Amino acid sequence: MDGNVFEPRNIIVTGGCGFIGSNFVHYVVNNHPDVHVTVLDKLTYAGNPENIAGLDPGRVELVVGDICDAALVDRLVCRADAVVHYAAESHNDNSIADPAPFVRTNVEGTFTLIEACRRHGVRYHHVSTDEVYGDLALDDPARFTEETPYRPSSPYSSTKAASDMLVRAWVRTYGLAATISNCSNNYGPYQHVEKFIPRQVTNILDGRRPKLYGDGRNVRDWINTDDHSSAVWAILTRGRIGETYLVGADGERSNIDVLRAILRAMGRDEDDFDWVRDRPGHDRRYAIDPTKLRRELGWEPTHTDFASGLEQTIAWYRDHESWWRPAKEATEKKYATQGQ
Ligand code: NAD
Ligand code: TDX
Repeated sequence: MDGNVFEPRNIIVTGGCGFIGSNFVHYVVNNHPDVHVTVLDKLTYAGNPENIAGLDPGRVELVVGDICDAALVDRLVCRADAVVHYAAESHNDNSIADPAPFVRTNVEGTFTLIEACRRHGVRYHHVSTDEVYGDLALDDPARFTEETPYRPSSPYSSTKAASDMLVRAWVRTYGLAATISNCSNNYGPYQHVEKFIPRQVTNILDGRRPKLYGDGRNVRDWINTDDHSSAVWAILTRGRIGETYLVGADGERSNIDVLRAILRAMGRDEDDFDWVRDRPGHDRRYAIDPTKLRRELGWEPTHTDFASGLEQTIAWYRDHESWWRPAKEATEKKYATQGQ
């Protein structure tokens, strides 16, 4: 750490009505009272303004718009100190069914944002995923580090990898003041019902059977979304410009273990689920080595008890049926056409 601290006052959070972006907006509002947040969000099927409803309008403004809209992005960026870029098409299964919006939003959208940041000399933080590194074998002792070569598998992860590459090139060629974080699988409130944990929890609440892909042995490295937010804040304010930081909380678990934990926590038999068609190209295992982030920035996760984090997440979905209900039917209909 070189001791320099960046103290932004006006930040743009793209995708701030999605799962992780909205949790970050809550994190900033709760922890940094001198920061104003402009959320730029297109409100796709995955964006819900309810995620940030009730926050002080003096602290959080919602601008509904597309990150590919260069004129709009320029108007917003010219009066901001920093852009924290979460907006994306984020779901692997959707990217397999229809990759076009992934290329547009994830690649062209990132290009539009970094061009505006370059023009106006604005600090940029790029939120990315561990999926850019491809996958690891179940018996491989290795974890991903900042030096792992890029080897994305899906249309989603390849567009995220492309966006990371744009940012790296803009840093080197134009001196863009950027950082990148690549995080593992997040869980917590406001996650769309298409994703693994919310889908299984809401299936059970809705009287449907949970659905497990393939042999269920795929491993994901789970982190509470609040810990992801604190990591992004640490990197934005204290990270070294031009650097990449991996974010993870030592949370490796197989899908079948997570599903059985959900079933037990919800009072069901742990075999009360359906095996369904595997995802094409399904990554086997993700695992993050977060040593750089911990050593350089002193970041530590605080929500390290996965069982209690899962129980809180289940309770949130139990208590917020009106939030997830509108998306449930269409999501399951889409999965049914895919045999999943
Ligand atoms: P999400 O799908 O829940 O939310 C995405 C948000 O972006 C939505 O509010 C949507 O309306 C908005 N959006 C989409 N296209 C847009 C466009 N063209 N212009 C403006 N807004 C647009 O996604 P998430 O799971 O919250 O992921 C957020 C970011 O974090 C993504 O960049 C993703 O790659 C990254 N990430 C996610 C995870 C995870 O576990 N979900 C892990 C690591 C990194
Ligand atoms: O019904 C399901 N059954 C199932 O077995 C669903 C929806 C998923 N799965 C499996 C597939 C994965 O192995 O569960 C695991 C997690 O699936 P997702 O929630 O779709 O997440 P994943 O594909 O791992 O990607 C997530 O983490 C990295 C996010 O969606 C990405 O945006 C992020 O980059």
